[in-house]
Amino acid sequence: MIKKNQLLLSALISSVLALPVQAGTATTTAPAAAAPAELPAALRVPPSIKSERQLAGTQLGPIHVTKVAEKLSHPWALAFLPDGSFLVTERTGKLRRINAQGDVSEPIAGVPKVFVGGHGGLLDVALAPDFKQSQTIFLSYAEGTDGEEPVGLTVGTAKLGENSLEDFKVFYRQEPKQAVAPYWEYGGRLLFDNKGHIFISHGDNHANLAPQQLDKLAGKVVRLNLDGSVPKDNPFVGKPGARPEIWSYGHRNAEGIGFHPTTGQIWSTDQGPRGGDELNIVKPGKNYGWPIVSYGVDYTGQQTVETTGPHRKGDGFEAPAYYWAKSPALSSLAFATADNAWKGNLLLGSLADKQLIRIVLDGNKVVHEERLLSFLNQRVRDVKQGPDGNIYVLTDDPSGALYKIEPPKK
Ligand SMILES: [Ca+2]
Repeated sequence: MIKKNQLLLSALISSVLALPVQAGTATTTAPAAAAPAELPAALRVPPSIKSERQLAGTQLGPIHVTKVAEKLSHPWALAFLPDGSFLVTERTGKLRRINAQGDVSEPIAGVPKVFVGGHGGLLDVALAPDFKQSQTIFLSYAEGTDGEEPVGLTVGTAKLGENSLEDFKVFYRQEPKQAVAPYWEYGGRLLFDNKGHIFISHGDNHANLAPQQLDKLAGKVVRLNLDGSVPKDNPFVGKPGARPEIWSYGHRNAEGIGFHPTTGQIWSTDQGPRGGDELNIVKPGKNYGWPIVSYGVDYTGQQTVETTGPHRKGDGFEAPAYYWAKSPALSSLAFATADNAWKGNLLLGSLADKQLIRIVLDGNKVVHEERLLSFLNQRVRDVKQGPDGNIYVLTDDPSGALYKIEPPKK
């Protein structure tokens, strides 16, 4: 009954305000209607910072969508600072601070030189677990060899000052670097477990069989201690010919990794080539199959050169928890844990379908999918839950934006 009322309310609001209505995968624009002289008090929303606080109908009730900041150059990643401001990377090589009012700072000085091209550039930003004491941030980025190819993934640390980074140090560097033109697939997402480790996802660098080669770092998730050393309990420590940094392998392009809030397992997205995007549960030492098995085909529409076919039971590879025959081009991943109607859901950014995808899980099983934010018509690059429980997304565009999404109430 509540759900029905929410839907009716949502439809009413949308038709009164002539806003886009989104239900499931169908998105329509309600016909324009004259606004009433006075809206009910509950619907009188304060003017937002950069744009209207839009209402949109969804399966679980209305959401509010507010553009917090705009004119960002291909924003890639978002971090929340304790004072309520945001740190945002722009793939084109700049790090900026955005205050709670949505004012975007000049570029923060001291960011290292990054290789900008293809998928490469300045990628993730994350606060160190001890940020409040240390002011340390981590950055991941594509780095060339003397500014040229081959290009690899590098992670650095620095102390965040008001307008500059200090004490920048390279924390980790992919060697050998493997990305050459068109410079695709770096992964690049950073994840802390609060047990003294950092996980770093590596794309396959479009380097053929590298994800299957344990002496290479392309196509891997790696795990390090926070001093940069290799944990003694990593799965390949002591195995001849294998890089001890490796946690898992056979990934194509995991741009999203995160901890499931109740099981504590790492979940990752993986972009397929053409079809075959995956959600994986990342376990130590396991092989996720790329490019030997995949539900996707090459961009040409042919079977990829190396791929033998889809994941099959008993093939020795870890099958995904879920996959898409048609690729949404998954970017980042966030578990919703705040006290609202999306609690326990998994949120995924979609670049190709230009949506936020809400996944409902029953245990580790995907049981429902809702497509959101179609009306923005923007590629979603990062999605994170903020300290206020709202969801924040960055859109990948030459003039990208930071949006705040207020989920439906319970
Ligand atoms: Ca796979």
